[in-house]
Amino acid sequence: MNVRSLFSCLCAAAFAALSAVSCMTPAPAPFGACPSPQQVAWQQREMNMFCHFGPNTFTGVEWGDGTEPEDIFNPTELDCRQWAATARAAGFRGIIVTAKHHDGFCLWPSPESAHTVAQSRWRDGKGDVLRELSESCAVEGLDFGVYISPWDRNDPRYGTPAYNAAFVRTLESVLGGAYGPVFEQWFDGACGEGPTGRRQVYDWPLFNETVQRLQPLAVIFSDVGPGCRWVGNERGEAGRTNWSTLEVEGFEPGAGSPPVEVLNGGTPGASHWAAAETDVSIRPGWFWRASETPQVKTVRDLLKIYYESVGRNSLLLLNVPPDTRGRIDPVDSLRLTEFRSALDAIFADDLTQGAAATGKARGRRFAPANVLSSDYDSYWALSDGETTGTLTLTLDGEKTFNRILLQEYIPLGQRIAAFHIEALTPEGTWKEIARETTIGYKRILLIPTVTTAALRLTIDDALACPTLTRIALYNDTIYCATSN
Ligand code: FUL
Repeated sequence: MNVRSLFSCLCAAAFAALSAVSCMTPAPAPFGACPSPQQVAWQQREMNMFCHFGPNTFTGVEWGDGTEPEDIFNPTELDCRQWAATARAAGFRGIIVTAKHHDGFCLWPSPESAHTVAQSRWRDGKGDVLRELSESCAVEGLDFGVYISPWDRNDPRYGTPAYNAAFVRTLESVLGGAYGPVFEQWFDGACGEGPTGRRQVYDWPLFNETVQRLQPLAVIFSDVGPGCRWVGNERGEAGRTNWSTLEVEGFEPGAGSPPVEVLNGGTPGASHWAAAETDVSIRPGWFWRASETPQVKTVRDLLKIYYESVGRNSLLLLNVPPDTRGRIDPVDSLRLTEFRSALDAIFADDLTQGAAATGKARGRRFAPANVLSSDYDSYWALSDGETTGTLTLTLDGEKTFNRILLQEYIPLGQRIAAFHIEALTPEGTWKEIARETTIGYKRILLIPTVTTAALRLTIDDALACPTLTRIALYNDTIYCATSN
């Protein structure tokens, strides 16, 4: 071996050793309350469809009082495959159906109740909406979830200790395997009077344990989790500051939940992970009514909701209620198609293509360039103890945009508490274009349109060394709002 090849061998060995060392830079330790893998996967779905369906669809009221004759439930053309196909085409990842709303009527033949599809004339009492919907979801590649209301205005046991045990058996008949995996159990906190005028004291720990025992992978929604929390309003607005952590000690769903402002923004650094779910209806009401068809939300309304839910670290649960035929109304499904097309157009072209990212990092494995890859598991991170820092993006020439998408790597906890972004001016100075607080799983900033060749992100405050897995830039010419 001559000197030159010995030298190149040594260089190669040194390089390999250095790479091995840098590859071993440990990831930041998890900070505070972190999501379970199911909670991460849940938030990555971003959008699910809600379907309110039951006697109220036929009576036109929002809260049936439980005295409705079972025969009122009689969809003439029930087509759950159409619900699922509509949801899939619109980009929803799952459907949550009101298996039992407050009127107590069960969309499946629950052995615990005498107020179900089995007592109705629909399909001679042999129908089962949950069966048809769960099978349709499976065929369309969607997940299946259920809303089962603890408040029951029909069950004569409501308001007595026997009701809690009966409610557990009700849960068992849905979650016990008859309908396959359930990705989300939706618990409404409403607790009104039952048919005998009594109110129930709900045994929430027992209800939650039952779901966890039967469907360990299901995320449980309620005002305060444990899987995910209510966003605090039904307008489709998550907090501009939105932590996925929530202080739950001493709180429970319903009247005992934290103030709505707390639900809307979470609690920084709290000991429980319960990301916000934004439930909102495409119509004024939760249930379908012919008279409300002219008020189906516009594409602009839906984009605003998307930006203020998914774009603010929340999951969007959009209610699209089937009609009296048992089909999604053509007006709603057309609107969903238009909404999908708008989202696809807005997010088609990421203007960071060809950009370079520079800045301090925890080591090569956590380099700034990681924010440019769509691989969620590859992220930029600072060193332990560093809670401020800067990342500069040099774009591939001048770009014009009005949306900045940012994502933290949430498996290690939500950390970023304050940040700002500047754009390079033609004079070579930096001009601030955004100043915000939280990021979380996903944040989309709506900014006035800017043309620039470089951007600088400064993390001003974080609860622990920050992580960032994605920065992307888009130009939305469809929904041209200029403030977030
Ligand atoms: C509320 C319920 O009372 C409404 O009827 C609806 O189901 C909504 C999603 O949750 O609390």
